Amino acid sequence: MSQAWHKIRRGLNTRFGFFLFAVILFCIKSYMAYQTKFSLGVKGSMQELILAISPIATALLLFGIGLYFRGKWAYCWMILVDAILSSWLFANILYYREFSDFITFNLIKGSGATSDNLGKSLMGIMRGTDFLVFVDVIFLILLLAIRFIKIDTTPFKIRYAVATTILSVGVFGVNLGMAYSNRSGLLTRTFDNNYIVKYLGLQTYTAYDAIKTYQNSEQKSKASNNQLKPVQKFLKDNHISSNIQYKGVAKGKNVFVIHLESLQQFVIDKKWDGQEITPNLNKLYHENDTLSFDNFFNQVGQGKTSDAEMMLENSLFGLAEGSAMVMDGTTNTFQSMPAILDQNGYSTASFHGDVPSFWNRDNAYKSFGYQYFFSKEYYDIKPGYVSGYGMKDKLFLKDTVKYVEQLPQPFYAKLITVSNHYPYLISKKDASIKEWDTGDPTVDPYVQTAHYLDQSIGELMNYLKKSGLEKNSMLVLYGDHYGISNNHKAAIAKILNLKQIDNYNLAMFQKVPFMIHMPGLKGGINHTYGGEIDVMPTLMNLMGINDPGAIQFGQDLLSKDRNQIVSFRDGDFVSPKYTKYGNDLYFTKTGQQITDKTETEKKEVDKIQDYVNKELSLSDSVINGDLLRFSKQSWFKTVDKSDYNYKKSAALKELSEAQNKKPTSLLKENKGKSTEDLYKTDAPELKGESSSSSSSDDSGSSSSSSSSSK
Ligand code: GP9
Ligand code: MN
Repeated sequence: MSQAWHKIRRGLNTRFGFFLFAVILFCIKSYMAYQTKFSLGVKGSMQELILAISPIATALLLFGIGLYFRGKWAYCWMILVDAILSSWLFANILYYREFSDFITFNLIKGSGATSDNLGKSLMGIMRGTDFLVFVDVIFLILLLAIRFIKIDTTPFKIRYAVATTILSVGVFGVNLGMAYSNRSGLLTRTFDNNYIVKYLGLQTYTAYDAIKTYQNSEQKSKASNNQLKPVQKFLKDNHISSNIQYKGVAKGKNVFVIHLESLQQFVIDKKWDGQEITPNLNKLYHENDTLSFDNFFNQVGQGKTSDAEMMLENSLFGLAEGSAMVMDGTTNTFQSMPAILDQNGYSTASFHGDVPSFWNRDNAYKSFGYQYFFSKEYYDIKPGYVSGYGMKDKLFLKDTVKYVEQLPQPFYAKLITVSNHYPYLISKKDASIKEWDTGDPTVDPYVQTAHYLDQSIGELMNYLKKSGLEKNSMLVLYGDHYGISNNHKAAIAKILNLKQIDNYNLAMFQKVPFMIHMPGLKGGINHTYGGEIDVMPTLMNLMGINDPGAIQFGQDLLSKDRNQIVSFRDGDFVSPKYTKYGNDLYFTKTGQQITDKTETEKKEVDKIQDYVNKELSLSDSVINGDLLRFSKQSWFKTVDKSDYNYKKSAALKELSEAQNKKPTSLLKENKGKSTEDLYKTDAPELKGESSSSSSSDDSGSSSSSSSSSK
């Protein structure tokens, strides 16, 4: 025994021994992190084996570089590599917990746009065990410091160092071979970063992502007019005509696009603790003049809110690698809905109680052709008005009215709420429904912030009715993406009253509310399968604006000829017959899993998959190649970003000039008398102020039902 121990110690005191020890510790640690900190969907012994060997090649390569160094520098190098790789693993663990994905270079490049809020979230989700990823680094440093391991200064033969490098390449080859035999097209079909980490490890994924990001910027510089041709062909082949009965029914009306942060469809009509979670939205959902959709899916990727915005206003997908609005929003040419509406006589504005830089909105909105962007600095924000990602919804929506009433009509106004955002912070005073009791602290307060969001919408609706804006407007409400991520299966099962959650349930969990409300609109609950990509063509038809040959990947949600294929950003899909999610296939109607496909089923599924792959990759080619700069349309004038200035003083001056030029704002119609006092809110922050409702409840008890019950 003691002889073996001596042997080990002697081994550790050689440079190669230390190297091997460091590599082994690193690989064990990585493997444990992959198993416990991520949901990589490892199935079967082969995938288990691949996952186990996945960190080895890069560890041999990177630690092995140390073998080329002399004396103590070799040790310094290995410790440094270990520390850097461990920090990267740590960062990915935190990021993954919130976004169910790995960090990309695009995200890092654009991180200035999101960092301050991201930081806030990340701090909140750290767990003690996350720090275990540094244990091996500290352990090695300690062993060296107490001289349990002695530094070996005898020169290491270069040829052995070279042999180690060659070995790492060999191991990588074996890893790649095994990966490809289990999952063909791993690196060509790049929709899911989880796959790459699962099969090749985090380091290889990172290197792969770096190469891809570089290629993307190269792609843009090399892109040409010709690349638009396959896009145009695809869109022509899949072209359907819009619903003629609905064409132009909202012509000349104001449009409100109301962004319901993280709101999922399952809360609609759902009760908790004897109360409706979203009474105001439920009422709207069932109204005769609301077109409601119960099979409408979010299709966002890592760009979350920004992907939703990209799809809604451009009918282009976000990118798999990260927010397209961040990466390409500043530089690309778009043919966006705000710009088109601007050119059709609308005023256009986006409202958001957060910093303008988040998701690069301050730049991307100019490319989208927004005349105004009312962000944080436009609002009168007092202490206690902000929660999590921005101004509390009730206060934000109330304060928005003073700008809305100044917009020359017709206008297109997008109102972006934030209170129902992870980590679902809510003060006692604002909470008027009990937390869920799943025992998952991330999930349980969601019901409270969703309820709060609904109350805010109720208050806004009341104002729109009272001010008369409702009858001149079309209201479009949508949930941007899931709030409860797939990492909370036990809680989801409890909320949905299911024994357990499979990939079918998770796919259906991606449904978000989508409603179009307008007095006189022929409404009803529409069961078509669709998603965010389809919103723009739907709205354009309702507004009666023609855009023949537009580069838009969606299809009018009201058209009878829809193909009803909903592509998820990772290449999965939902269609009326089949649902594919997380590599599992189901019948959409029954949720029954399909394990052995018949010949016909295989053909049908392959055809849908082919459409999904093409749609995503062609949409990507439009954004990555900035192809819309080559698209000339008779109905569209290319946006000049320098036309827009979102600085508060300049914008407010312009707004007052615009009202004089075109005196159609609500304020002008009212002969300069503001409608602000028509806005009633029970926001506790405004209690005592003249505009707040007398029934406001400051106690935080569940008796406060806000405007919903008024
Ligand atoms: C921030 C808000 C949140 O401005 O829109 O974005 P998300 O984290 O949901 O993508
Ligand atoms: Mn969002």
